[in-house]
Amino acid sequence: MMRQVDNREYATAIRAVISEMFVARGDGHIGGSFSIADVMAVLFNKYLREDPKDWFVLSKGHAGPAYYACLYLQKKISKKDITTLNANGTILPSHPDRNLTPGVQCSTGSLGQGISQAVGIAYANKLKKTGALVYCIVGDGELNEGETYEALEFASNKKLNNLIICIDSNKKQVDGLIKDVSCDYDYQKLFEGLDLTVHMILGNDVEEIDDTLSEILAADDGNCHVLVLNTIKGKGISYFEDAENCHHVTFNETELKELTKYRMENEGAVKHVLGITE
Ligand SMILES: Cc1ncc(C[n+]2csc(CCOP(=O)(O)OP(=O)(O)O)c2C)c(N)n1
Repeated sequence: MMRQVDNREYATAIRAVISEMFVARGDGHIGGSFSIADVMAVLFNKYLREDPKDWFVLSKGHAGPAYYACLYLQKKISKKDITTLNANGTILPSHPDRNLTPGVQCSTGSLGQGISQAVGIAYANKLKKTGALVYCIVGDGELNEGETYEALEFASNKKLNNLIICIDSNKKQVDGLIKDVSCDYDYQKLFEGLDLTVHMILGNDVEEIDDTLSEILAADDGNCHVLVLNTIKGKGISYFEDAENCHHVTFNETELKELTKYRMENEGAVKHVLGITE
């Protein structure tokens, strides 16, 4: 693990690096990459261990740029790499590929399949008593995939207390609001009904995320835990937060300016996380 810095600064650095990638590329899944920057910051800054080797599974794989930003901040990929997002021959395809990118543990992008891998990995680690934990981030639109419930049922049945599932409840999916496309979920009832332990928290609040994770790990109550992260799609740049749809954007001039401004204003956070002193 890298030296720890302030979680909030880490989240800002993640968004700044994502912005740099998107400016170079000209388009990208900004909404869902920015909404998870805070939970990614807490996980990569503080929780994911090298020994035993914990697992991170980004089930909502279209938010790959958030994952790559963390790998860049951990110095697993280079500055040059982050300017090649989704370009021909890149090691950073728009969705994570474990055969291409150093540090990526699971290939994801086909919604529903990441969480299915995560439960399998958690079960194997539980059987082998490795002590490794598995953290998995799932989209709220991704819950449209029936497969996610099969995975959650398995996690409940096998009491996967080494698996922590984070649902990014940003209330929007690719083509509209969750409540219009599927239904207005009552996550508390839904997941408790599956005998999972549920935590309804502010998902763009690093302190609340950190406190919840540390309580879960300290309690070690033998159950699989689900964090429902109440987040804002595009969180971090008000222009995108306010946009009706910022799922995948081909950036216009104004949007490129917003991203460039965010990147420049937060150069200090990136350098600090990287440990670069002036
Ligand atoms: C099996 C499958 N069907 C469709 C898609 C295309 N797709 C990519 S993102 C997305 C919407 C996902 O919504 P959500 O999980 O809420 O994403 P977020 O808002 O967090 O970015 C869809 C339908 C896919 N990647 N996989």
